[in-house]
Amino acid sequence: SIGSALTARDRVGVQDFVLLEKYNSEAALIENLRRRFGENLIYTYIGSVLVSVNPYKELEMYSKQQMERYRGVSFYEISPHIYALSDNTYRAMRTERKDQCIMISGESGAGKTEASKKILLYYTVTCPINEHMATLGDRLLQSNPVLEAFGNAKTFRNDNSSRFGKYMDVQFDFRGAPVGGHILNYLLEKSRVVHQNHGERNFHIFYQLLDGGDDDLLTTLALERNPQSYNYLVKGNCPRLSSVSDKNNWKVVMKALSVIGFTEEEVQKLLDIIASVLHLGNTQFGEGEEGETYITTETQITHLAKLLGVDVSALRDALTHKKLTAKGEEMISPLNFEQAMSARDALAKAVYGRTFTWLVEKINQSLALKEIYHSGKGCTVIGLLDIYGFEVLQHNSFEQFCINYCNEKLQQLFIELTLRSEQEEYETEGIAWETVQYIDNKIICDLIEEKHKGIISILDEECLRPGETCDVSFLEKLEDTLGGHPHFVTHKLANGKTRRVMSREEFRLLHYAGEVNYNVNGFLDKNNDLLNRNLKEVRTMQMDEAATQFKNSLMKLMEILMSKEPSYVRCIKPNDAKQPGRFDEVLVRHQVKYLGLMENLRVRRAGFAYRRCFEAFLQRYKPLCPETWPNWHGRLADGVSTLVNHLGYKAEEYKLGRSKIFIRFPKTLFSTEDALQAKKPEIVITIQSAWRGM
Ligand code: AOV
Ligand code: MG
Repeated sequence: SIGSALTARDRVGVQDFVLLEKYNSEAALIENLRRRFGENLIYTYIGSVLVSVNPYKELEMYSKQQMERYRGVSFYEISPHIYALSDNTYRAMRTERKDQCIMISGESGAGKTEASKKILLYYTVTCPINEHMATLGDRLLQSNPVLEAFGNAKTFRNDNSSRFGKYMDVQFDFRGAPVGGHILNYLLEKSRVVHQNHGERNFHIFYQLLDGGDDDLLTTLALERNPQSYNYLVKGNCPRLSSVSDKNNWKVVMKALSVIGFTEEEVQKLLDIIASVLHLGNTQFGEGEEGETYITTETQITHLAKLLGVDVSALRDALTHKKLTAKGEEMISPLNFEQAMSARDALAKAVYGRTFTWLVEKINQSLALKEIYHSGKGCTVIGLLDIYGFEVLQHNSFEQFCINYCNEKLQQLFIELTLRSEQEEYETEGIAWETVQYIDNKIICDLIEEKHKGIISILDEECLRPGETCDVSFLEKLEDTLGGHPHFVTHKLANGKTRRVMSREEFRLLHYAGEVNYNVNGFLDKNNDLLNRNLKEVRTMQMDEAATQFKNSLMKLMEILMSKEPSYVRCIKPNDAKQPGRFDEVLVRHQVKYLGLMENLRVRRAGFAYRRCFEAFLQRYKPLCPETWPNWHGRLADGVSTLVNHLGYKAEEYKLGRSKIFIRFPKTLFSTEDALQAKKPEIVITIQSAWRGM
């Protein structure tokens, strides 16, 4: 087998699935994953795609020494690693001067966020430093604990689940030093601020503040230490996590805020807002004899007014009345009990959501992309995409709908890019293409996003339609328009034919990654973003609804990603118990299926297991042939041809494209590689250093 730097343990199974003898067998692929997982070899390639299995335990493979091992080394020489992928992407950016992006996908809890953090760490540690921006690396790294505190939470699937999507550009100068960064965030799951499912928590920051803030701070904010005192924190009945310390993380977050450049005043403002959300949650209403609503928790209101810096009576009015402006005149009308409760929750969500947006803006200012570099002076970027993973919960609502739609889009992009680029490569190299069958999820994307008849359009229409609309009328509209669609089912349409019982308030989508039942309850309000609704009644210019905004931001994201050279990390979750050492085959098989790994492999193997550009191939193997050693002076293609003839390659074993050699069977390359290893070690060393320089 390949590579002097590989130990016996590294060789358990194959490190690239294209090397599997039975490459058409899903069982063989899973067995290879399982064996390697058993040896803590969590990474395996499919060509240039990195497959990663979450170990659910700390592995000693991310040290600085390990980073050094991977610098400048080719994929084949050393065991697969997230650092190898990071390094390859970086070198591709440097040598080809082209923007790159790394797309990390996989379901909730599969290890996407951890992977993205390791990539960022790799760059901040191994890349040169631009002396004018010596602290940038720290600021890049410290953005993570801050965004995780405010944007991550414990869910049923993941104790540190990202509840927002994140795309981060890291900008490098012409010498390859990081000089700037920029974050785009996608749809934060704001509903979590006011409600959590059983066993889940609100965003980490609330618990961190209560656990870690010192007594003085809590007194200033008028907060009690016990999270169970707060309505917005008790719904999930899960105040503590065994896996993390809120107290320690509080310190980490406070330090991170200062590294990023938040002033003490800004931090105080931030905490005032966090505290005010908790006080809002504890604000209660009573109903008067005439049906009027009033606030029963006077102390909360006083604290709230102080923290938000507003007048008490104005705040009281705002929570119990709504203001309408009709024909230029202001009218005040009272809210009933129910309306007051939802207005309160809407305010809490809006305040939190805006704070999150403000945080991202502040971080972006601190990382500011450098215009001087940006205007064409040799600056390039690597984009990192870490979104929320596909999720199926007990109750799935608007948020899951958006999250799963986002995953659907990313899968579509993956299919398009991997297949298309492969096909294009064959075409540009002038080699015949053999068609591969694969699952195309375009039909599901269309079902969701198509103009006029997609789910989002129907939802928007229902939100904007005057008169009585409600979640159920939305569902009926869906049934009218989409009945008969192969990926859409409801209670009525299923007509008793479905295996699983569906409620009358649900619709089911057959996603590429599995079936999900969505409860329509709250869809309209969430799409409307309640706070805007009052305004909307009188406005002629409509704001885009939440789902449409999200759809548009995803379209833009797809454009960003398409404009860059992509690399992929495909994360797999080995078990549902968040436990180390457990490899649940059924669960893994399901992911292997929907991630399309077999198709991916088949495409890679559609004839040719390996390809290398002439130059790299010649450089590496030239010692094996007297005519190419020490240097070949003719055309590269002729050099490669001379070399493989000397090595005895048969005509059916390889093809020469325009710039690359394509090798059909792994064993051909193995024997060449073994021949190279058998050569004098010093030659191998020279070669490897030459290889590294490429
Ligand atoms: P996700 O980002 O894919 O889910 P995470 O990256 O948060 O998943 O991983 C979940 C948990 O798995 C982490 O908190 C770690 O405990 C563990 N883990 C993941 N990767 C590694 C690794 N390489 N080494 C050790 N532990 C790991 V979500 O954000 O829910 O879709 O929305
Ligand atoms: Mg995540």
